[in-house]
Amino acid sequence: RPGEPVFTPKGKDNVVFQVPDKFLEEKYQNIGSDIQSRFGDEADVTIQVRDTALPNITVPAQLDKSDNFSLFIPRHKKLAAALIDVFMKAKDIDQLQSYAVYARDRVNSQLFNYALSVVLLHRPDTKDLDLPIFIESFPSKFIDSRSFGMARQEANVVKQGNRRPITVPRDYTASDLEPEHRLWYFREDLGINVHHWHWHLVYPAESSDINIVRKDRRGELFYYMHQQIMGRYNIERFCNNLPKTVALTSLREPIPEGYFPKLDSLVASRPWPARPSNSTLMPIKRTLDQIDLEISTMERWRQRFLEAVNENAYTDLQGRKVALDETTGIDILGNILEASQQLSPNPNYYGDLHNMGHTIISYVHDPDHRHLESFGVIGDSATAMRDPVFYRWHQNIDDMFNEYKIRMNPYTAQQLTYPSIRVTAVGIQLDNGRTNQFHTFWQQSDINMTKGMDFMPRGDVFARFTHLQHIPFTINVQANNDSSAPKMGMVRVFMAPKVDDRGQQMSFRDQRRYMIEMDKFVANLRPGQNTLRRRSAESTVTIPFERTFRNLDNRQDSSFNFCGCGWPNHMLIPKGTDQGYRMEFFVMISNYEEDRVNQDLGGACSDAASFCGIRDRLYPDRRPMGYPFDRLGRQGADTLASFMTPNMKVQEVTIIHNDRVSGPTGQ
Ligand code: CUO
Repeated sequence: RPGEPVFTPKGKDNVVFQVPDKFLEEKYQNIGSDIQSRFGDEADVTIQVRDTALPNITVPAQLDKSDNFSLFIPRHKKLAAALIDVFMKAKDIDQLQSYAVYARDRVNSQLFNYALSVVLLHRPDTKDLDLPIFIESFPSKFIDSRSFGMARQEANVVKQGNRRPITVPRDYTASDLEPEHRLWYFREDLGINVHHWHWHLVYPAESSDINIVRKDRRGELFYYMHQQIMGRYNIERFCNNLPKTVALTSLREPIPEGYFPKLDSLVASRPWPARPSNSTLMPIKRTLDQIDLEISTMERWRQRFLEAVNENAYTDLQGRKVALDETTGIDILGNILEASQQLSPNPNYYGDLHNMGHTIISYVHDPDHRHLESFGVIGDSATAMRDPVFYRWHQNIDDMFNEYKIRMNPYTAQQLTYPSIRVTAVGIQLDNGRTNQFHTFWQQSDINMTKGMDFMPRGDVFARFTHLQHIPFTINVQANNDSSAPKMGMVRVFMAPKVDDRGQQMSFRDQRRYMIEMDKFVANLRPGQNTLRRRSAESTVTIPFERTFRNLDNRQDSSFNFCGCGWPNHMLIPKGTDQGYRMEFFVMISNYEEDRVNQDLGGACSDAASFCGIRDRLYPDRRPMGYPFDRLGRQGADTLASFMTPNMKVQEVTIIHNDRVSGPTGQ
């Protein structure tokens, strides 16, 4: 019920569903009362499941229980869509519960979890419920297999109350011989991976209910959110003395970056497959997944996308050219390239390039299934961002979108200006007293893994992660309103590296691709001088630290559904360097009357609206995502300085990293 936890009150882990015998798996039906009394004795909570006509779940049950599940594989998407359909059609919450209990033991557990999560997010009568917490359901997707084994042992040997957290080692996937390993803290960050899984849950590419797929500007947000990931990742690379990501454009060259995830796949009790260095992509022929894909097919899809970009028009189902316009063009291209087969205007012609890229890379170790191996981590949205090749593939995707963006007319000075509004100063105030610096360090935080570990005896077991963190700060903006009337402004905050790898001021052309969004908020500007203050914890790209860590164990936070989507606040600031990494901190105030979207946001979670949108609402900004850096600079502006109009201001800042490790939250 809304306002109540979906599963159990804290500390009450044992839930027993009392079900009619016909709900049990066939092999258990004649010992139904046995089972129920045995588990019933241990129950903290007993839930009577309503007897109901059984739904037909033969289609979703086609995925073997021991198989891994991937949203990037078309067959899996279809099987999940079938289960979503069953759940969406339940008449009320009680019937949904009956259907879910019935399906739980009969379908693949990952498919089940995905379908139920999508349904809980989208049914009007379940929207206010918490989602099952994903890390707790599938901790093995986030925690290395050795720590996982240690947690199991701790739970078996040590009494509840005396158990110590299992410290997940900070760099277990490779040694310093592998330069890419310097980025472990970004790629293997728990909050980043959960965000990515959550984003794809909120924006499914396919569903039998088209309303679940068709969301305001979802194709554009696919482009923008992943573009921002690439901007952030590239900056982390620069901080670690690595060059920018090389796009995986040619699918026929060996991939130097290998990745050995050291995670166990929970369902099959098998390790996730690894990819050795210098693997070369092969056509995939996997009858089981119903995939038969040539590399030349992917190349053709790419050519057709670029053709649409070049002609500023796509080819529709009848073969006609349809012009892309300034407002919706990027959204259509996003749906074509991702691809959403239901929203792409011509799915056969443009294919499924981005998704099949994930798939073909994920099967590089066993393209024809001769070794009966499942896909690698890039095939699962919960684990994909761990692998260096994820970024090479998404750099390629982003470069393709960029080909469209650089062909658009640059903004004119007049379009960028907000008459009578001037930004006169911008400053960063750190909570430790420093100004115009950011400070980063390491922090340890604990996560309760109990729910996902199906072992006895029960009770809490914690995993302790080390992750990047920064000192909280306040952004101070001085703005003048030279008119005599109050004005509303949209304050747009970005940050980008100042110099290129030769130490020269970065060109605007390069820098705009690394402009990472830090925040965006509305401000009231009185005539005369105004001081605006904004806390780092309020950022509209992030969700609070508590939602990534502490409250995962605490069901008081009822906002963990749409609100679970969002960049983790502890990764808001790039790592920086010991000596200080130089960045340009940019603030623009645009005319809110032109930017505003009229809608009621009451009750809606909008914590991370820049990356995730707002549920059941329009994207809360009328400008193109990434504005004003989504296009090339205005005519003649080849540096940020020459791009500036009076309603913008840049402040040079540095990011200083301190290698200290601070203790677990609250300890
Ligand atoms: Cu999020 Cu490729 O889209 O992973």
